[in-house]
Parts: sequence; structure tokens; C-alpha cells
Amino acid sequence: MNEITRLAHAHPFLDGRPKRMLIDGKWVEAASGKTFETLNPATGEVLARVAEGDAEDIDRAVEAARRAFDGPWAKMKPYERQKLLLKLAELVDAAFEELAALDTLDMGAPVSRTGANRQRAVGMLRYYAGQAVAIHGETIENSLPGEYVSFTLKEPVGVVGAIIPWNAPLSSSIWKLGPVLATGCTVVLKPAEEAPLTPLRLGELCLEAGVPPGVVNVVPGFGETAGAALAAHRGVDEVAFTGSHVTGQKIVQASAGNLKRVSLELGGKSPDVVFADADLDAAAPGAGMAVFANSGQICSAGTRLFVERKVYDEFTARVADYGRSLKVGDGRDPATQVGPLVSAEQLDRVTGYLSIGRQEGARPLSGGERLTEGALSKGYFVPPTVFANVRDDMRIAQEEIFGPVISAIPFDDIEEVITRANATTYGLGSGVWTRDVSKAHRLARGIRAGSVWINCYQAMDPAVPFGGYKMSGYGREGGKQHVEEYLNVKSVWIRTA
Ligand code: TXE
Repeated sequence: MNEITRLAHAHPFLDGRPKRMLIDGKWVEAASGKTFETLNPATGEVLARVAEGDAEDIDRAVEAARRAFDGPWAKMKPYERQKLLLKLAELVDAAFEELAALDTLDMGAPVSRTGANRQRAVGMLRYYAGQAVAIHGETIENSLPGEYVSFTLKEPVGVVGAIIPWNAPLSSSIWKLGPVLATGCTVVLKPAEEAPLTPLRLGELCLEAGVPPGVVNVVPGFGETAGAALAAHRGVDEVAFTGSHVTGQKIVQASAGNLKRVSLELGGKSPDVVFADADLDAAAPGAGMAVFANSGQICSAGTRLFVERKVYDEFTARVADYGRSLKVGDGRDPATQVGPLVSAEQLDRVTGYLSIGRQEGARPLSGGERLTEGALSKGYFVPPTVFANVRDDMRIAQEEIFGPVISAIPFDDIEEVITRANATTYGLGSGVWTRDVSKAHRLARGIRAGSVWINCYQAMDPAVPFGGYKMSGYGREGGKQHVEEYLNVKSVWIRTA
């Protein structure tokens, strides 16, 4: 951790080198020559100026990705792609402290969080390295009269446009690059404008690992320009998007021009259900960190905290105490547990919801206001907040806040809480805290969401799929299913007699 803290104070990637974009294996300026600033959200200081890609750069990158896809890359054996992924895993492992420090600087997450992600980042690449040599079709018995053999081939979809958010730049980038490299696709990666630095550094590591020119392109820029151009581009075969549901809807519309494939990992308003019989000592910090981790900027955060009425007052007080016990501050301090929000815009959004919550009649048991003492005034800090007196129909119980804000709601019985937990347009994560295996099982089946965490929250592994129901999107990341998202199935028939 000390090494990450040291790097976060004097980062070699911020040495004044221009932050260009990666197209066709080369670092180039934007065609327009434009650049934009990326800031440290803990201090408001400018970290770097970054080349600002737009439609013309996206064109160049998509062309390069197409050439690469049609070139020698297509003929590379799975074993060679596996070797590349393993090499990249090795380089990410070696540069891990540096990458974690960049995440902390660019989006604010504390080093205690970014520094704990090594296994996730490196493990993901190793997992996809394994998947590279596990891709196979099937031989299928058919019932046609005569002699026919039928089998399937799995083929890479082609050029992927990957659009990622800012809340976990390192792992979001790897989650897109892993299956691309495993399957033999090529990619144009569009980082979020709030946090482009780690994806650019990862682009350098891809080149160092020997990824051929054009296979991985990284084009930073804004959503309405670079992102929209990528989503609409007719040379792109698939868009893999992570972000808000509103932008997800735009992407689906933009994709219609050439009916490209789309996978969407969108927001959530996930229920976290605490029964009175649960181990409350474990559930209080568990339910707290289900929202306070990463300052609430996690799509699957368990923000609707349903608590069985008989322990509601006691339990919400405990979660509020837990929230108050967390150290909020600059993520570079190893003692910090909750960093700033990513931007002034997110700060406005989250503090807006804090006011809405109060106006709606909710009562903050902890937090509830922006922090402005001393050095915190320069950054975008909101403390862990627990709202009590929340009703299901309040906006703070329905809309994604994306800040460290829990809306705590009482419930009386199991069937009722399942219905209420499902009364949302989203369906990404969910939690259940109980010692009763029957209740746990009933909720695991009853909740309409892509993940159900029982007596834990936010457990993730490269081998386990993650994704949404309803307006939290479609497609899965992680697991074998993720690799399938990047493959086409071709059926082959051979008449043998
Ligand atoms: O998201 P956007 P923003 C939610 C969260 C947050 C809200 C707004 O509630 O408060 O979204 O955040 C690119 N065509 N999540 O504005 O707009 C953009 O450049 C193509 C949940 O940051 O979805 C960035 O790279 N691309 C979430 C990416 O989309 C476009 C994570 C995400 O930005 C585009 C982030 C367009 N028209 C926010 N407009 C999660 N699921 O984890 C923007 N982009």
C-alpha cells in the first residue's frame, strides 16, 4: 500500500508526456488537435491533458481494428492468444501498484480499495487466457433422412466498441479486453472522460505484451462525440457498454443502423434484505459497505436496505454508526476508507438527492451533507449517509443516486419483501442476511436480479457471471458466458452420402 501511496504522489505516468490516443499500435494526437483535462477529484487539481477523440478518430480506430481483424490476428492460434493474455497478466501484475495509483488519482477511490484489486485484475486476465483455449463448437446429432453431419463453429464477432465508465477504470478495461483477446476480436476502447488515464496506461502494456497493431485501440473522448460515434459506427460489429441506463438506451438506438450486437451493464437500485435472525454484527458493516464502498459508485450497490421491522431501529442505528466510523478523505492516505465522488457533476447529483430525501420526509441518521472542512473543501466529498423513514415510492428509494447513500425501509414478512424488492425498474444486485436457509433460498429464487449475495455483498470472481435483469441491461460479464458474448455461432452441414 505504501508503494501505491508513494506513486499516487509522484506518478511516472504524469511526467508531462502528452497523453495521446492509441490507434493502430501508435500513439497519436486527436485529428482535431483538441485535448481535455482530467482532474484529481480529491483536490480538484489537473492531473493531465488528454487527446480528445471524436468521430474522425473513431473512424481511424475502427478502420485499424478492422484491418487487424482481417489480417494475421485472425489466423493466430488460440494458444498464441493465450500466451499474449498471460504476458499481459504478468505485465499488469508487475505494474499493479502504478495502475492502482492511477485509478486512485483519476477517480478518487482510496488506495485501500484500488490496492486490493490485484487478484481481480490479474486473475481476470489469467481466466480469459484459460478461456482462449477452451472455445469450441459442438457436434450435433440430426434427424435428417440420409447422411448428414452437423456441427457448430464458434467465431469471433469482429470489431468491438467498448465504452466504459469511470468508477473502476482498471477492472472495467480488463473486463472488456480479456474476452476480446481470448476470442480473437479486436477493440476500440472508449474510456470515460472523467478517468481516462488507467486505460491509456493499459494500452501501453498491451503493446509491450506484443498485442499486434490495431487489435487494441484506446480513444479517450466525450460520450456525446467519441462514444456516440463508436456506438453508431457501421464498421463496429458489437458494442459492449457499461454505464447509465439512459446512455444505454441511446446506445441501443445508435446501434440500430447496422444492427450490431449490444451488451449492456447498466445501473441499479439493488435491494439488500436483512432479517431479524441474521448475524447483525456481520450484517451491519456488510450492508454498510454494500453502499459505502467506492463512495457508492458501484452499479450493484445495495442501496435499498430492507430491514425486518422488529430490528429496524437497532439495525439502522448500527449501520449509521458504522458509516460514521469510516474515514473519509483523500484516497492517497492509506487510512482512508471512503474517497471523494468522481466529479463536481456527481457531487451535484448526489447532494441533490440528499436534499430530495429530506424534502420527501426521510431522516438522515448519519451524513446527509457534503463535507467541506479543511482540505476536504477542495474535493467532492460526501460522508456515508443512512436515511431512515424511507417509503418505497420516494425518489431516493427508486432512482440510482450513485453516492454513499442508503435508503433504509422496514418490512414485515418474506413474501411482502420479495414483492417490494422487485418493485423497481432495475435488477442488478441484491443481498440477503439471514441464518435461515429456507428464507435465503426463497429470496435467491424470488428476487429478479442478476446476482444474489447471501450473508455477503459484492463477492465477485472472474469465473462467475455478472449482469442485469430488466433495465440493468443484458449480456453477462465474467464466466464462460462472457466469452460467448464475443462469439458468433456458425452451423456447418456436410452431406456425407
Ligand atoms: O454515465 P454515462 P455518467 C450511472 C450513475 C451515474 C450516472 C451518470 O447513476 O450517476 O450513470 O454517470 C459514455 N453514446 N452510472 O454520466 O453517461 C461516457 O463517455 C455513447 C452507472 O458518467 O453512462 C462514458 O464513457 N457513449 C454505471 C460512459 O458512456 C456515451 C457507471 C458512461 O457514461 C454517450 C457509471 C453516448 N451518447 C454511471 N454518452 C454502472 N453501470 O456502473 C455518454 N457515453
